[in-house]
Amino acid sequence: MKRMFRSMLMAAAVCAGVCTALPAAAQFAKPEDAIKYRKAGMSMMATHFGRVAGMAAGKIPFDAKVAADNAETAAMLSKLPYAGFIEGTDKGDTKAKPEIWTESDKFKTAAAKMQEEMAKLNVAAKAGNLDAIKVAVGETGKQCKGCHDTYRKE
Ligand code: ASC
Repeated sequence: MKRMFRSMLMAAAVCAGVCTALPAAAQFAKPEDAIKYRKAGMSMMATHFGRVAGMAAGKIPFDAKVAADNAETAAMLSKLPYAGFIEGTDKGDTKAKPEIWTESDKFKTAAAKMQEEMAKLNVAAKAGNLDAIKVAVGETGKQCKGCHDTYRKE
């Protein structure tokens, strides 16, 4: 019992140490993990945004509840991938262009703009207004494409 208590204490101490010692940008054990993380985030965002975009384009029947749920998830997901664009992750299994790091202010501004448009889409979808959703999907998609054209290799 005493031993178990000691190992629990040890585990708690190790966790506290790791969790507080690492700066935010070093939460990934390996560069590959950061690359995988941002790709997974982009993929999920595209899935949820794509459902709303499909409705806006008339390719999927419009369902206000499904649109609102997916827009909300996409808006939340839009905040995640950027934590994965840490230094040293321009090489490897990635299409990220070096400009992401050499013009990082511009990249961050572009990311913020996308997040802003995605948040507007969330508002439009919550209101259940298909016309507003169409406009917001267009504006959001423009930001997705703009960043991909500039910062993603073929
Ligand atoms: C999507 C998706 C993108 C954007 C882009 C918009 O659904 O996966 O990357 O929209 O195609 O032009």
